[in-house]
Amino acid sequence: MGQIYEAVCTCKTTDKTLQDLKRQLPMVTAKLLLHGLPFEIMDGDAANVPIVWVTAVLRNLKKIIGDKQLLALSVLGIQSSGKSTLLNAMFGLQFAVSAGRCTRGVFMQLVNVDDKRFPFDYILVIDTVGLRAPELGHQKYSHDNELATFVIGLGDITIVNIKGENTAEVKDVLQISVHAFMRLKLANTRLNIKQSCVFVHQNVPAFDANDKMMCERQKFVDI
Ligand SMILES: Nc1nc2c(ncn2[C@@H]2O[C@H](COP(=O)(O)OP(=O)(O)O)[C@@H](O)[C@H]2O)c(=O)[nH]1
Ligand SMILES: [Mg+2]
Repeated sequence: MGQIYEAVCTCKTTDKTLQDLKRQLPMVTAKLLLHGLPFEIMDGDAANVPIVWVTAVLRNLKKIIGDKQLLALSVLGIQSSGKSTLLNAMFGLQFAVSAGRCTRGVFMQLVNVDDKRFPFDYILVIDTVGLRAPELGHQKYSHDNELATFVIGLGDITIVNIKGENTAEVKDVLQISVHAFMRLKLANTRLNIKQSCVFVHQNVPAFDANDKMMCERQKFVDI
């Protein structure tokens, strides 16, 4: 649908059927998004974000929901660290889960929040392809940095998902995240950056993990 929409936009036709299609496609997709279907915002194979299409869909979404409050929550972490599983468990979603490289690209899904205790009406959950994908070979460092900048920039809050208590992994992801924050700061020098990161350790069986991690964390702070 996105490709048809962008093709119609590019060819600047006055054909009535195509113009109708151009008006309806983003509206239909916005409605599907409201019904809880995932929406691809980055193509996993070409690493392309169809800006025209995504903008049109989000404009239509805004038209439907009005000026409701929306919290964007994204996730970042190494491949197969259970990012999709975590989001599915937290929000009752159905992002694809499997061993190996499963989520390709970046997907978003909208969750309606009925609870009045929260200051927002919708949570936009953004699931991403993992960092350190072995398929990417030597390109992986630039890929990881670009992906992290994209994901941290999109989310109001980014969950950095870490499987276990491995601090080497924390160090890697921390470097990538700091790089992303620096890039964001460079990009909007006049704006205040409102994005934040939350580190989540899951699958930690050791009972003394909390104290041990505190110690390691202090080492990072000292560095
Ligand atoms: N035992 C166990 N397996 C998990 C857990 N979270 C994820 N998995 C498994 O790890 C694999 C990768 O999970 P997935 O969510 O697709 O990882 P992603 O690539 O980071 O999105 C799947 O086979 C999951 O079933 C967990 O907390 N415990
Ligand atoms: Mg996944």
